[in-house]
Amino acid sequence: MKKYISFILISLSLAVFTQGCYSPNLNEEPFACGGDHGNGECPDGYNCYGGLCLESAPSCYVDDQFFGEIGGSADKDFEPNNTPNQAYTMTCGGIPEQDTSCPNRYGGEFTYKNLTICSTGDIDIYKVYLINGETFSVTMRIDSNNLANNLDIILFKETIDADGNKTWNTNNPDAFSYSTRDVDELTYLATNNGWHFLMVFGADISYLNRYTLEWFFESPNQTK
Ligand SMILES: [Ca+2]
Ligand SMILES: [Ca+2]
Repeated sequence: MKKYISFILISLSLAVFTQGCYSPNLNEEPFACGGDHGNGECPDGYNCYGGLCLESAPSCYVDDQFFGEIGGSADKDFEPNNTPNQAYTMTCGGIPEQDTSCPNRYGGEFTYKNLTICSTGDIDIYKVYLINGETFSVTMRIDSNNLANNLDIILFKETIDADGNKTWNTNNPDAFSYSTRDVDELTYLATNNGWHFLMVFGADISYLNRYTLEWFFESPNQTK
């Protein structure tokens, strides 16, 4: 686990350093795709699969069973999302007073189905803006018939220094779930106003699986 987290951190810093653009000079793979959600961009000869620029599609992309049900708001619409800069804002996870697409932040549970970690090294990062004192609860379910390919989740926040530089403390997440069962759950009580990042990743870099996300918010004055 530690070794893999280190890999993720190296990948994140490379990707952040290059602003999500592919650089052949770095001579290391995989590279994060550029472009927008649902519109990943790669250099000639490469295509975006699971947020990574690859020369050919990973097996899960050509397996109809795996992707057969995906459509609408699903994994391919949220990719590329392999770096915090590319994180997809979850439903009702925007800055509350600016999030006009959110009818009621505290109105119940939100769900994304048909998500996947597809291609070795794919990680999925989503973001939510949390208010100090607010609680954010997440459930991530993987395919119960594929427990050998275990996925896990961590939550970490963004820090912005006086020069406007962003850093993410993935090394020491604010919340995490490393369950080996088919369900991972975490609940986090926000201690500041700011962007927080949910990362889904394989417990081993080679682990590929489909997953779903369910989440809800509780306001600072709500009690359990
Ligand atoms: Ca994915
Ligand atoms: Ca991804």
